[in-house]
Amino acid sequence: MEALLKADFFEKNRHRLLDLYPDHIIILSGNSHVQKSLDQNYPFHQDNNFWYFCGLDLADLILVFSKTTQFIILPKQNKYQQIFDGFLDKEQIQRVSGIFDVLDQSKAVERLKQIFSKNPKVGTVIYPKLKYLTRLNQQNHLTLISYLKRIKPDISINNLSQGVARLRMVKSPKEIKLINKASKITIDSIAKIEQNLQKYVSSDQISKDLRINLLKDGSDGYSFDPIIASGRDSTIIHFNKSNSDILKNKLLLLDVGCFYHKYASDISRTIPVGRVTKREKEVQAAVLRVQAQLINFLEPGKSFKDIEAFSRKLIFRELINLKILTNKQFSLVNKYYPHAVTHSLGLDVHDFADYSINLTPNMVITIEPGIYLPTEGIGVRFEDDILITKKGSKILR
Ligand SMILES: [Mn+2]
Repeated sequence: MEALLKADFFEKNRHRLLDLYPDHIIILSGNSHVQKSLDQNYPFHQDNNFWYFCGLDLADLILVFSKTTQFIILPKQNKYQQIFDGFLDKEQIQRVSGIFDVLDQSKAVERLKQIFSKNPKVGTVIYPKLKYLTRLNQQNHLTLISYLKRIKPDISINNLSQGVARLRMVKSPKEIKLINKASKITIDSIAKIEQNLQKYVSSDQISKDLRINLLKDGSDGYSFDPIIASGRDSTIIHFNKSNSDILKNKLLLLDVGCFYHKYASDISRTIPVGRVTKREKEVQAAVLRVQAQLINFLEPGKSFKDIEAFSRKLIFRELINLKILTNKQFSLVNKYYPHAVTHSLGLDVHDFADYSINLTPNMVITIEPGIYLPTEGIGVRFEDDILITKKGSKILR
């Protein structure tokens, strides 16, 4: 498949990062393969922060760039890798990344020694340790740091996560087109399911058909395991039990996304299967009202905190209307609405982001309010992907 983002995009990203850190040697490592079984790896997935600055989807590469130099370091390949995986294609690496210096290990070590003797100030991206990720697959920066320390023990290494996050939050026109396409494909795919809702009895049937629709429309498939939750199941925020029942005359919650040329969408719909009660319709309408007001509220200068606070205020009002809370029970809103209303969207579904900065034009975020009433077996969420524009916002669809 021909890549839609070319060397000029990655080059521009390198320049944007160097504008933030002009005195740094920026060194990023790509992901490695992860073994799945005796003689198989998991499908390779590049580190998105690495990819954003060079566009290369190969394992074990290192990217080095500063105001005065840029090069790619190739991994050592043993003869079995050369036979089974093929030689690394230098010409392709140059064409994709726009970087012409492609060095093997020994040359790279010499080059880094020279560079560090003049300027030992290195910047890289170091991920926070997350308690809920049990198996650490993102340890490449640790390997990179020990590699660099072997070359120069007293090197200083700064974490450039914040700057990288701020760059990735603001999308280029081409990135916006890709996310828009991913969103459109997802919305269409859900709409096709909706046209034949009565035929489904299990979530697996819906999941398979959604996947077929997404692939037929040119996406690369799911950007996360979809949430397909019927009736009471929809009150569980990240419901993911496979082969669950699709109940007649209940609401069905679908939270689905796909990748289009590496860029993600994230869409939620709550739809009636057959006839639902007046109460279910009221909750559905309440969440839709909140979502519309939130999307109207978005404009450059607003903070993510502002959006969260406004969403809680709006949901509180609806919970009062629904006679679930009284007007003195604001502190109980989170019981019926326990998740955040927004996140940045891009290469990652929950994109690499710095939520302390305010909205600016060309950010893409999701707006996903919900109301969950476990005792009544009603869960409703609506989510759309939103572009921040100069004057306000635009739904990507
Ligand atoms: Mn989401």
